[in-house]
Amino acid sequence: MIQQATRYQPLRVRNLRATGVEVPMTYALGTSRATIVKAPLLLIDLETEEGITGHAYLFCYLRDAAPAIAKILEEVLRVTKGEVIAPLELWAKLAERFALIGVQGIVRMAMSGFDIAAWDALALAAGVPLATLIGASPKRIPAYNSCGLGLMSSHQALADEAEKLLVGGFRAIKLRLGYPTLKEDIAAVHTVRRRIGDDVALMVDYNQVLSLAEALHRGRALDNENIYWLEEPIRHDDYAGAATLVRELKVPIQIGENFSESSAMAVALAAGAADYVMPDLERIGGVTGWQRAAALAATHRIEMSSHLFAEVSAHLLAATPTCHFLEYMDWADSIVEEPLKINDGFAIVPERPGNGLTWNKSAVERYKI
Ligand code: SMN
Ligand code: MG
Repeated sequence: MIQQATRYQPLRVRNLRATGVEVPMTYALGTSRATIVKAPLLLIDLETEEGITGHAYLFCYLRDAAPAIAKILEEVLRVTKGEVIAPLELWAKLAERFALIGVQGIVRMAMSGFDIAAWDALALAAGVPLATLIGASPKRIPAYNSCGLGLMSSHQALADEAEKLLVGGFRAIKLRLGYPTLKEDIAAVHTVRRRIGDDVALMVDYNQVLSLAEALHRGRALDNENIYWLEEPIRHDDYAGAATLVRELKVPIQIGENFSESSAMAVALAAGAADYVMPDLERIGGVTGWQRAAALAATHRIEMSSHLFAEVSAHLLAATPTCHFLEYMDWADSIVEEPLKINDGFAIVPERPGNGLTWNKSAVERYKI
């Protein structure tokens, strides 16, 4: 018997709701730039005329950025209201609308949030996981525990936290560096390494704080420390400097959380500025931008990891040919109904339809900004 496919029913944008929350973090994140103790998130609900609601969240970095992004989303709604949900076309339409202010910063974040929710609505309507909608099966994705391990004055606390992060079977964790001296950086690495043993992968992240000369100096010392990757040692957009580090250092250079759409990633790869890449969902351009970045990484045969947004990134990494590591952060756990599951250090892409995000309403009320 020939099965008749159900007729395609387009979805149309009806409304966008944005809710700012500030959620507690299990571990504070002390970077070389700032210490974050609560995560300001903006929850996005994209309502369709057909009754399906797509979900997404953004990480706002600053509490005050949440209402600012919500304001931009009001303009996103004005531009897209009543339109058929075809994310590539809506991205182009919005990019045109925002051409003068620039598809940058919080404008790009708002567009990405809308795009993520739009793809969720499509996957929900199709009754398949997001991973499946974009061509992959839900599977296990290697993950590293990126919670905590910030700059700390107590080495006892650093070692204790490193050990706690291995719960869940994680075999990889990330340490923030950028202490005033190389000696202190190396001491922190030794403290963590002594506690976790030789078999756990240890990534380090400088959050762009070093000059090129200092990055070469510290990088040469880190070459001897069994470091899995050296992340953002210098200014994120200094691709010539990063290419020098790629050539001069043994430790692999990881960049990408600040790529502004896949076009920035293309420039970085052409410059030889990275051994590995890790685009960020809200800066690369949502699901639409991610797929372009994944194609680029596949063409260059370069390993690609995610940055934050573990829940949706798990689906996307399942469909990323050069899938490397998922950055696991538990920040959204307190406001979602079903937190991302980690098993033996792997993130489990959920098999339920959509990207898997639904809000725990009472928690959202509690943490509302
Ligand atoms: C980071 C993430 C989120 C906020 C600040 C810093 C960090 C990372 O660079 O890669 O996890
Ligand atoms: Mg980083």
